[in-house]
Amino acid sequence: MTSTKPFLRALAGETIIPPPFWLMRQAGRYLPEYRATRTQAGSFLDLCYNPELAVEVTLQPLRRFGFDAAILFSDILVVPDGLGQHVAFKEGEGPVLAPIRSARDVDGLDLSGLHQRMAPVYATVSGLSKAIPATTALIGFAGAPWTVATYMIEGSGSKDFANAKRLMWSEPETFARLMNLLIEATGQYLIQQIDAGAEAIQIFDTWAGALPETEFRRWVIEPARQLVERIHCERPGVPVIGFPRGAGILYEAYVTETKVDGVSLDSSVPLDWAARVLQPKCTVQGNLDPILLVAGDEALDAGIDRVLKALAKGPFIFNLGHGIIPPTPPENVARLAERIKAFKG
Ligand code: 1CP
Repeated sequence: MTSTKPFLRALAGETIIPPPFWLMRQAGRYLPEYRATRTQAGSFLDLCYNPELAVEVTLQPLRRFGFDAAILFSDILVVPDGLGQHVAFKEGEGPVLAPIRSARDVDGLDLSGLHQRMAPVYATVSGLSKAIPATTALIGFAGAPWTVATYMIEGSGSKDFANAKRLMWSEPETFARLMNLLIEATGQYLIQQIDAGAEAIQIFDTWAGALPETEFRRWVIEPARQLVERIHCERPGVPVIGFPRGAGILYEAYVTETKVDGVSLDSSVPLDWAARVLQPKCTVQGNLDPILLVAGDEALDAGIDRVLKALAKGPFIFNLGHGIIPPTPPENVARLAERIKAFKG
């Protein structure tokens, strides 16, 4: 059965003009109505676990810009929270976690409370599936095991991932145990999102590009391959988009070996190479530099046109190469939406 939703048709391999579009971090601090709801919610995690308000902030950018997909409003770090690790979001500083640095710390994590803790997230998904427009698709998501593990081990964002890499190389069994727990937890979590109404899944591996080739194959490609296989096998027909940010030429091995339905490209991926090498294998998504949405004007228009010209001839979903940043003027997002909708091929 062919979907009536352009985003899902593109993921099934159709070429659609104008292409469907949505933007990573389309809900967030660049929108005044998000900041207002955020204040009402309390902490950022309170917002993630409040289905009524999480539905509201997910819908806010759809009302303004008419995106073809809604993405569940939550965060990749609810999974560590659901495994019993202490997670907090400090105002202006980002996430802070009680770091996992030893075999004993890994022993302290527990899968058994995950779904109870994630119940409000599943409620948000099911609320959204009733609230979004009929032609809009609903994306569920999770962080990929490697990216989530970096936050769990470092205890915060990091520049060089020194603790995570040290654990990976110096205590490979402990690291593997953590990663296997995350693969299982993430698989279960995504299946539950699908059962609550998610129609497609995106796996965010934001820090994939920090790993050398051997470790990239072991801890980026292999976990994604297992997650895609599990979703395709247990919930056939639900497409998966992978985002191995910074993978460089390893994007090709990632696509071939994981069997993702779509791949999200960061802004450094050359457009002609993506059209020639990746697009014959799966739907591509991306990859406008998010700072062009801050710059605006002709630079923004030219950037949009370059991406459309290179990728809209095949299966394609327009997006950014990474998330919208807070200083982005909403008018520039409106400008982008209008320009894509006016594209005639
Ligand atoms: O105060 C606030 O409002 C917090 C800002 C914020 C928001 C709006 C955070 C904290 N997370 C989010 C929402 C979010 N995070 C979504 C919602 C859906 C949408 O896209 O609209 C999604 C998909 C994420 C995923 C996420 N969180 C990723 C992967 C994608 C990416 O952007 O790279 C990562 C790495 C995170 C961790 C995270 N959460 C928040 C911050 C500030 C960070 C980054 C910390 C760092 O720099 O390391």
